[in-house]
Amino acid sequence: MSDSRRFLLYTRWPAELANQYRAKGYWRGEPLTAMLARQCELAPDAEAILCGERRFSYRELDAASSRLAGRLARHGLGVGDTALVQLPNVAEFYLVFFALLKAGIAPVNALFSHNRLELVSYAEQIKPRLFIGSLAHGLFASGERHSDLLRVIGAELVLLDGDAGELGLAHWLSDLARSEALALPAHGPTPADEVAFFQLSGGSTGTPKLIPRTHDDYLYSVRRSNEICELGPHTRYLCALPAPHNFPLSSPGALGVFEAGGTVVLAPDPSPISCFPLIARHRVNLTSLVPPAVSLWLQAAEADSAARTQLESLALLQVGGAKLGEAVASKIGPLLGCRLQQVFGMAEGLVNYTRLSDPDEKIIYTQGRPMSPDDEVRILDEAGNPVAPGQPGALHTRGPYTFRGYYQSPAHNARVFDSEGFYCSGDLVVQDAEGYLTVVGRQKDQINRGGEKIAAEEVENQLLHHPAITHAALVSMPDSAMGEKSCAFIVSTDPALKPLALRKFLRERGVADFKLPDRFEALDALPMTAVGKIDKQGLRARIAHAIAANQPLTTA
Ligand code: OOB
Repeated sequence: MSDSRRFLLYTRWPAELANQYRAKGYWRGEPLTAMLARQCELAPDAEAILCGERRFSYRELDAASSRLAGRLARHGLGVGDTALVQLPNVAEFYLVFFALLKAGIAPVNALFSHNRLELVSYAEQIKPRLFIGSLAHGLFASGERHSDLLRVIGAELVLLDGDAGELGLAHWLSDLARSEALALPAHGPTPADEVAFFQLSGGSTGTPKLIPRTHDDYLYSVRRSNEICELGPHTRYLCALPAPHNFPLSSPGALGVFEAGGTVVLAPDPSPISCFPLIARHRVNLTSLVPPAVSLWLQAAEADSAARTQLESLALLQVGGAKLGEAVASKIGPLLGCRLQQVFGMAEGLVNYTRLSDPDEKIIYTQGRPMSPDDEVRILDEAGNPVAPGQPGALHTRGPYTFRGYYQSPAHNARVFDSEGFYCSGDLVVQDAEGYLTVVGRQKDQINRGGEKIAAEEVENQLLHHPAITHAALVSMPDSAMGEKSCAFIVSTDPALKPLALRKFLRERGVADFKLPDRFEALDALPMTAVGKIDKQGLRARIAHAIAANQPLTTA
């Protein structure tokens, strides 16, 4: 670890608020890794992670992460350094996460569905000294350590999971290798009000933005989530959504489970075929899903009563990431035999939960209420004035775990924060008399494809690289399975341009699969509003109408 501690620059909470959050016991000056130390004292042999046929006790999770931290420190990495990590849902994700925190290295945990463009953008922003990836990803399957991509990422140390050699991740985690675990300071190498890691923003701009999260704020959000969701050593949580996502990581997610001394069971994906047998085998009692996965679970349970019996142990299903329709919500109890909890959260901070003791009407029709008494929520009209109760408006929020600025993005921060530090999430919500929020729409230029967020501008910019495309607009279109899918309206000089070729073009440019437009429509010109902006509302209406009428669009 370097002697001169170079903490990462981020936008801090004003001292007055920070002092309040400390005085109220929200921020305790504890690192995120304290949860491991505590469990190692309380119940070191309890199962922390089940991954395929592998089991990791708390003692093993702690020891392996300390070994990796130690080796990284001996390699000269430490406080102020950053890492780019891309791993699927495997135990190594958590081993690496804790190792980096122990060493004081702040990671960006890319989603496994991310492709070259996201990795390059994250690397440009944080300049990582370390990259940890997986041979299971198409980008690194060849194991080639001198690929163009790795050169662009620019990390001096590259560890790959699945590689059996000296630079394989397994070697660095193993106790067979030469070095000893680092003797780590109990309170972590970084003070708890410094950046622990970066969360990923769903984004609405051309480049994916990074969200600095501190130990203090993140740990508070985890502890408070645990209180609301009543986690304990009995909790057996199935992580079926992408492990780095804020929902399965911290709401209360895997970190909540580790904090409570429970067990995390890893699933490769949220499909019934992957999840139901794991739930039955490991007596899972809690999991979290996005709405499209819920629909698949309902179908599977309805079609086959044996499938339903596999879910016997499941007590609570959390659903969030995108709007859950009331019709689907009301089937969860009867068909899956568990309670529902709606979760409306964001990687930027604010998380709303319906409470376990809430009446059905709240659980089915609302997205819950803020978890902290100190979450400040304002619902504002277009002029920035509070709306009348029960009226829709834009959600603005600040609080003890809501960030104060995207990493190194002053221009964007000036747009999405007001002068009092409230963050405008871009969601349109209605708040009822008890403070419960219902999401009714969105202001931000983003498509929510079943919980996966697509920034329209990012895909439009990529489409404009095509030599035949002169204008492009990406909008959402309704979809019964995903809630929303994406439709690209394009103006092109080549009437023979086909969707297949366009998707191939985007994929080759490094666009992630989930961001590839589901539908393309060619127009002679994009419609404009009176102020000269692309009329996306008009485009959304056109495509929704064509879908409802089951007709191709007249593209003249
Ligand atoms: C979660 O986090 P992100 O950062 O992927 O996405 C946040 C956005 C919200 O601003 C909202 O637009 C949408 O996703 N969203 C929902 C929702 N939950 C999230 N829209 C309607 N209903 C819901 N229940 O998605 C996230 C983070 C932590 C916990 C849960 C979800």
